Amino acid sequence: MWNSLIKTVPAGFARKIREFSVSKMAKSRFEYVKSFEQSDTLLRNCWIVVRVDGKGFHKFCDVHGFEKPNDNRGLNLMSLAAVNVMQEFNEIVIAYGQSDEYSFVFKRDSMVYERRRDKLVSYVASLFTSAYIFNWGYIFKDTVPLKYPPVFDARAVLYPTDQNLRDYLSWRQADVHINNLYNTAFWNLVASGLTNAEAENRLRGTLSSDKNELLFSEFNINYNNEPAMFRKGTVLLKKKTAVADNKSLSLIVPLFDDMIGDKFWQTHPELLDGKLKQNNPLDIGGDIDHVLVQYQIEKHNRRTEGMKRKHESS
Ligand SMILES: Nc1nc2c(ncn2[C@@H]2O[C@H](COP(=O)(O)OP(=O)(O)O)[C@@H](O)[C@H]2O)c(=O)[nH]1
Ligand SMILES: [Mg+2]
Repeated sequence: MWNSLIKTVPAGFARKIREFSVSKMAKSRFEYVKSFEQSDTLLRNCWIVVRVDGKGFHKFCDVHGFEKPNDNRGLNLMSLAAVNVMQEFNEIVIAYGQSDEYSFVFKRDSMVYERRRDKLVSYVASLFTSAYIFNWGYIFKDTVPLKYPPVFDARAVLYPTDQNLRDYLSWRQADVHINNLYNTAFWNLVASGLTNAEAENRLRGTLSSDKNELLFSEFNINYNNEPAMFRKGTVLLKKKTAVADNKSLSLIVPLFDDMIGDKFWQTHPELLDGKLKQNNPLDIGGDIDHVLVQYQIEKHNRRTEGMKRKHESS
């Protein structure tokens, strides 16, 4: 019937009718597949932790010649990518990173993406990965070319109580302690001439105290004097921070503090109680020179300069 009707109207108009009827048919016929989509909503009133983890980073670190067991540049690059994620999401109250993983804690009442799991998890993984690649040159300069694209997975876990959240962060921080103490002992044994298998045998069944003792007696290393970033991982907090000339800036600062004890939570009470405000700017001492902080100050200065130039030229 359409064809006989169309013959009676001008050609251009007939084409329009045909296109319209086809697109309408396509919509009505195929659109039902949309109803197969399922959306998983993250339970309200819970802390949301999104954790990213590098895929096959054992190989990735080897291929790019990362120092063993800890590479300052690699760890800082992870933290720089995490700063990018925190700058994108205001609802992140704290992030914590170690080795090839980073955890982002979204506040309980966050309604980010209506708490849709797929959206949030995929966005964080994608932004973290692209920021890691984007900042590669800033950290490695021209010294290490990126040989293939790194990949990070992500998951979301919900914690209903403040204690659960604290225990989660304590769990990740205890993991650094166990792994780093082992790795420090292992790589020192290897550097002293043992094969990997011999070093492994030597450490089998040892307690923390044995590894501390071994490091001290054989390598003159006091484990407690190893860099805090290696022993504790990196905590990122948004803080009003004291900078030069009695000024303060809102920055994402790296801290290498213990989160297992109460002191950390007493020092930063606004983390668990969002209604509290930070009163005085935080003095981060020598960490003001840390690459993460300098990156943000440089960016701030560039923006201020740009605005000044724009203002002068108008
Ligand atoms: N050399 C070196 N390797 C690292 C560093 N940080 C993480 N890695 C590697 O990344 C791995 C991360 O562990 P895991 O996620 O369990 O292993 P994956 O499955 O290979 O990603 C570690 O076992 C190390 O081999 C670093 O700073 N230096
Ligand atoms: Mg991994």
